[in-house]
Amino acid sequence: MAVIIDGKKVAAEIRHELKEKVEWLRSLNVRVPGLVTILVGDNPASLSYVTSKGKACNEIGMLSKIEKLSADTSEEELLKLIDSYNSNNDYDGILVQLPLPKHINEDKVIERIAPSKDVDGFHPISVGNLVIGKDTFYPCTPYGVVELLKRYKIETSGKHVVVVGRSNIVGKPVANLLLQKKEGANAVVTVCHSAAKDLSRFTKEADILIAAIGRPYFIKADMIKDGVAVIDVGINRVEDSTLPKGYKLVGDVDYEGVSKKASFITPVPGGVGPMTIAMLLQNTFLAYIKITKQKLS
Ligand code: L34
Repeated sequence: MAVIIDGKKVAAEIRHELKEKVEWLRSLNVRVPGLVTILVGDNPASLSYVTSKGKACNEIGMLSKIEKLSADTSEEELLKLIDSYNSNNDYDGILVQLPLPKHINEDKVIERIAPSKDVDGFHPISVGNLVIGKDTFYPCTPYGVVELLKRYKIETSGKHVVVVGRSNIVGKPVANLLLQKKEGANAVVTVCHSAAKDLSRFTKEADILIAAIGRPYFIKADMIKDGVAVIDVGINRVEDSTLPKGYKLVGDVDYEGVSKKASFITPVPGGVGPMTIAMLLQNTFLAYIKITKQKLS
C-alpha cells in the first residue's frame, strides 16, 4: 500500500513557517505583505477557493483583500482595477482567479499584472524566466507539487517524471520546474496529453506520475508500474446524492486501485489543493521581500 502524501499537513507547516516570519515583521513595526484576489462572477468553486485564499492570508497575519466583481464586469473595468493595484504599495501580490467570463480576454488580463506582483506566475515574463531557469514566481500548483516531493524526500534527479496534461496552469509549468538543473528537480520529463495514441505506453514508464487531466478516475492501476509515486492534481466534482452538497471531490486518479500499486499517492481532497494556497502565500511573501529589497538598494 502506498504512503499517503498529506498535503493538508504540509500546507499547514508552510503556513506556520510564514506566520512566524510575518509576526517578526509585525514586531519590527513594519508593513506586512499584502495580497489582493480578484474574482469576476459567481462560479461556486472559484468563490470557495478565493475565500480559502483570503482566510489563509488573514490567519498568518498578512494583509488580504478580495475584490468581488459581477459577472458582467467589462474587460476595461477589470484592467483598470489591476492598474490601481499595480500602483498600490500596500499590496505585493495580485491574483485574478481563473476562469474568467467569456467576454474577457484572459491573456490580456494576465499581461496587465505587473510582473513584480505576479504571484500566480502566469505572466509571459514569469513563464519565460521559468523556462530559461531564471529567478521568478513559480505557478502555485506546480510549486506545491515540487514542494510535496521535496518534503517527502522523493528523489527527482535522474528520475522519469511523466506529466499527463499540458495546461498553462499545471502541465507545462510543472514539466519546466522539474526539468531545471537544480536540487529538487533535474528530472527526465515526458509530457503527454489527449492526442497520445497509446497513453499507457508513457504512463507505465513513470517513476513519478503527475496527473493533471481534469477527468475523474482517469489513471487506472493497469496504466502504472509498481512503486511509482503518483501526484494527483485533478479536482473533479462528481455527483453523489448521499452527501448534503450533492457531490464529492475526486482526482484524476482511480485512488482505490492505484494506491495498492504505488509507493506514494496524494489524496483528493487533502493533497495538492491545500498546497496551491500555501505556495500562494509563499509567493506573496517573496514578492514582498523583492519589493522591499529594491527599495533599500
Ligand atoms: N489565477 N486561478 C488562478 N490561480 C490559481 O492558483 C487557480 N487555482 C485553480 C483554479 N483557478 C485558479 C486554484 O487556486 C485551482 N485552484 C485551487 C485552489 C485550492 C484548492 C483547489 C484548487 C483547494 O483548496 N482544494 C481542497 C478542497 C477544496 C474544496 O473542498 O472544495 C483540497 O483539499 O484539494
